[in-house]
Amino acid sequence: MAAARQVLVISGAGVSAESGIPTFRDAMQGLWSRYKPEDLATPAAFARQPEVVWQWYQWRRRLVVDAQPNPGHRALAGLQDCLPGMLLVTQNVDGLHQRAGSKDVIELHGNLFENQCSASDCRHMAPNTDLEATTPPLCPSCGALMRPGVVWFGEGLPEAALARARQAASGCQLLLSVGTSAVVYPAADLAWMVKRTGAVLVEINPETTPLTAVADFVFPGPAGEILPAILRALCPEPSDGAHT
Ligand code: BV8
Repeated sequence: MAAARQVLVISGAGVSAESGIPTFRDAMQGLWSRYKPEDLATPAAFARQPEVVWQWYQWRRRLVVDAQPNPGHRALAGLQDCLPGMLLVTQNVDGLHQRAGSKDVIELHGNLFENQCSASDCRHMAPNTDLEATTPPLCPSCGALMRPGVVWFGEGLPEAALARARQAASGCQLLLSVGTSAVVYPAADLAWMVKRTGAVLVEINPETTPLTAVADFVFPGPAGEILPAILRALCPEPSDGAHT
């Protein structure tokens, strides 16, 4: 990593697991246990039952607001300080990387705390300000229902974000894939792009994924332990303890 001109990091829900945020693969909890996330995170689900989908996102927003970035998030912020060419691309929508101090985070799947108009010819965006409302607000611009500003299954990813991520994947010397099951496309394609360039692929995940067999280095453990260890190895603690 120290020798790489550019390090690309791609993170998934596993990085937020140690902040108490359930990953998509974790069984949905309590009230939501009877739903599958892939069934709720779709335009069809919102069209069919907007209140149920809205309330699921409100529940997730409240979880995230009450959560704190964990040592894994903070280590990635610290690595950015000592690896000038490092770029962080995330599939997560919880904003915890930014709260931990990471800069210029590329959010491939949007952000929980943004709303966008559900009308295809409007797309008005606005920050979500109410965590308790049980029904989606109406678009101030066209009156249609607002929806969470995230990318649902079957929807295209934000073009600029995806283009930046793909450019970094084609130019990096090392990709660090952390906390992702690497099964959701097109985000998961980034690692395969890196493999094709011959760059080094590193994976941090307590479980195996489709990348494990082709990774050059595998750290089979939690991001909250391994990322701080990598930070300590790469960027010896400055005297002022800035990275703690
Ligand atoms: C697209 C935002 C085309 C929403 C998310 C059939 C119909 C339609 C589409 C498809 C289809 N079949 C395939 C597709 C493509 C589909 C896809 O890939 N499906 C998969 C399921 C096969 N992709 C799409 O639909 C994408 N769009 O293709 O549209 C198109 C193109 C152009 C124009 C128009 C249309 C859109 C994909 C984005 C979906 N939105 N999130 C929301 O959050 O509500 S994806 C969502 O799932 C998360 O963002 C996450 O990244 C992803 C996977 O969920 P998880 O598994 O929970 O998370 P993760 O993958 O990160 O796994 C957790 C990992 O962490 C595990 O491996 C675990 O071992 C590990 N872990 C646990 N603890 C720790 C840990 N690791 C480290 N430390 C720990 N402590």
